[in-house]
Amino acid sequence: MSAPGSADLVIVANRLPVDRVTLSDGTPGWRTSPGGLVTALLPVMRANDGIWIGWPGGTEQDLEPFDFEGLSLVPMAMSAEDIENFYEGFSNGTVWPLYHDVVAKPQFHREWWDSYVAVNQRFAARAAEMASEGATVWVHDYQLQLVPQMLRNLRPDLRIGFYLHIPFPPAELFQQLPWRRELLEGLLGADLVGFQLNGGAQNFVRLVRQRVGHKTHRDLVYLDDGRTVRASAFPISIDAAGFEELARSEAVGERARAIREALGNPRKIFLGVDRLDYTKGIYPRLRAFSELIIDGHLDVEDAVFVQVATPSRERVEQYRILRDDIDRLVGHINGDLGKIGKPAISYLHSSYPREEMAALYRAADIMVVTPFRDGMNLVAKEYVACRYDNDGALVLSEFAGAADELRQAWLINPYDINGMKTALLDAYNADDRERTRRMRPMRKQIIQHDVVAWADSFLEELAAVRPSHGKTVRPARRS
Ligand code: GDG
Repeated sequence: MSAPGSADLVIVANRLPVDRVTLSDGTPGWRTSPGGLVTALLPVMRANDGIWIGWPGGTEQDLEPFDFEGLSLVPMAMSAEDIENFYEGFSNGTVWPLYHDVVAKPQFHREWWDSYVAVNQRFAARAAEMASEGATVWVHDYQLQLVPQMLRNLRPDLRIGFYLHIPFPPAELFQQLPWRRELLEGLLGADLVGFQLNGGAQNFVRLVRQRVGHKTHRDLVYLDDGRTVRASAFPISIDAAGFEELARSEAVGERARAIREALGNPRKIFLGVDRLDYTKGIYPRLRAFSELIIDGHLDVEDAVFVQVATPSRERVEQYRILRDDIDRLVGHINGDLGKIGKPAISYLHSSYPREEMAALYRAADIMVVTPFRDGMNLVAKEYVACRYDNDGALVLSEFAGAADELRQAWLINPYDINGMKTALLDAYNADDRERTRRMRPMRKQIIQHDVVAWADSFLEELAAVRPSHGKTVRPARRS
């Protein structure tokens, strides 16, 4: 057992919610990264004097804990080897593709696994050092699945929650993992294991029963030492009010008009916004759009597709291949179908500030979200939050977690190009009444279930699963 530290709430995630930047005077500084998780956890961290443990990116060593914009941050160092084996290797070359329905082939390497164990152990040791007696520790995502059990071994007094942001696969796929039992046991160190959807929670409970041999009943797992672990769904959301406010602002409205103007004021703008990832289904969506032009249903004089692809995991081979494939496809489509000043696809391999994203959402008539598999997909929710005019059309893959809540979207199967073409065209041709009829209930859903409600409900459930232990975390807002 390690000696307790002083933090009552500890967030453990692969990344810190800040990025390294070079300040105007040339010295290194920090900037908060624009993720939804920071927005979600900021209020609850403030209400509880929480700390956040994570990797700041890069290979800088000997970083000391520091405060930044009211956040207490504890940086974890990574060596070039850790990045290669733990991060790019086991996390993004093994777990990511395996958990996303093997959309790409997962690779199994023993040295990647060894590194995953070692890095998880370091995160667990750091959390054990920082957490106060009976504190709440919330561990995030697929890079840190062994941390709950490692942490419990070091500090049995803690209340431990784990949340998986990506899908949890069915037994038939999970079974491929040479280290399947170790991962399940790692997760079972938590008191509460949260998933995006019920399906993920059920897959997990079934595997625990079959592979580890524990007794289970509905969403509960009974361990031999008398402890109970709950596995349930907590669909993540966004800062809906924040996005709406941004979208309503004068500056964003102005920028949205400027974007339309720059695109030649087409009748309709289609938009895709994704990390450049093979799970996101960018390729079939662009093909479907281009075929609609070839078939004569759409004309480049009337319609343009804006695709923002944020650079991601560029050192992993499958991501490099994907980037080349998309570059080639966009080149072909524009070469074959574009006219002077009228490309069919406006392709942007770049990342943008939040304001620009909100302006794009406002400018877009049809938002196209077509992942082969996605834990949730926040982009779909952000688009809905920005459409305070109750206008705009959402075309959404039924394989995104968000499809469970956004039932009124034009739902598609990304493997079915013809079906996708029909949906794109329906959304293109839908009249005002039809668009409003669909958008209104989706907006209601997102506004009522925002990210603060998500964080509060997870933490409340965690306190309920382990009631007799330690202090209770104060919610950021009662829902
Ligand atoms: C994982 C799961 C789950 C993107 N480009 C820019 C930018 N973004 C922002 C979006 C959105 C976020 O990044 C992406 O979130 P997604 O949910 O769409 O996808 P993943 O990155 O794969 O996230 C996913 C999520 O975790 C949360 O649990 O929903 O299923 O895969 O917020 O707006 N933001 C800015 N500039 C960009 O260029 N500012």
